[in-house]
Amino acid sequence: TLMMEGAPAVQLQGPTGDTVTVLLRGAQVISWVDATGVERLYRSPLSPLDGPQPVRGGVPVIFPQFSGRGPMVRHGFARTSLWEWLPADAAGAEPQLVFRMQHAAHETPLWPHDCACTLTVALVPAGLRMTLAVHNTGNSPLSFHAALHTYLEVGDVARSTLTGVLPQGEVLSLAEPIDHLFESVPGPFALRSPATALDLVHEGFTDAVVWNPGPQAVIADLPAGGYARFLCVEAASVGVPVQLAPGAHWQGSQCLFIAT
Ligand code: TA6
Repeated sequence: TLMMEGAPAVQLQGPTGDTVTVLLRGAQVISWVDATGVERLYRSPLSPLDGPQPVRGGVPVIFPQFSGRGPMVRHGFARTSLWEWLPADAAGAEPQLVFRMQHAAHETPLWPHDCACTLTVALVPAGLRMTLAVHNTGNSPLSFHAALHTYLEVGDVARSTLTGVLPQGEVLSLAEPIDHLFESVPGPFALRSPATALDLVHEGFTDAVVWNPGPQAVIADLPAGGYARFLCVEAASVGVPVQLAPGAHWQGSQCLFIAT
């Protein structure tokens, strides 16, 4: 592990020089630099990496509650928990990093369940794949929301478009603020913007959340004009919470592919 602005992190470089950086807190991807040296994720310069607040940017792991849709802390505890870095194949054709968070029922009275989560971050050809897996290690059923709250660097959100979330190939314009849960959308999605062209593919997750706060929102850890730089497109399972019987597993992944 290395220290990034006072926070423990792990870095992985792929065969073509692409690099991903992940904080142990939250197993939060905070940087993905492609093979040409371009940063593909947005991170606010006003958001400290060493806590205690969640980091504004990269890919916060949302689990087991989305936003304020339940009694827990906003977006659940995963994004501020310390995850453990597990040994994994960092050298193969798809080098990867694996992180684990074990949760015991007594730690969170508002969500009293035993479970083990892993986040696998893999550098794939011209892409980044993130896979969240959840194992119910307890002896009662549990249910959860999950999302990979991906902050994509777009340069200028008002000049960005997203296809795949609306029916009939309709293009979603991002000239206005948006905070929307698109339910049961299989994808893939195509993001086109002044700074990026990405195709987003998800598996296991059912929904997508698209968020940009626009210029009027007051967000303390975003600089003036910062809103325009990013669009959050999140692979999510929120509309219908995931139910896991004792011993059962679930997994969902989101892949960001550089489009040419
Ligand atoms: O994913 C969309 C959302 O739930 C928005 O409503 C917005 O508030 C955003 O997440 C950020 O939440 P946060 O708790 O990180 O400030």
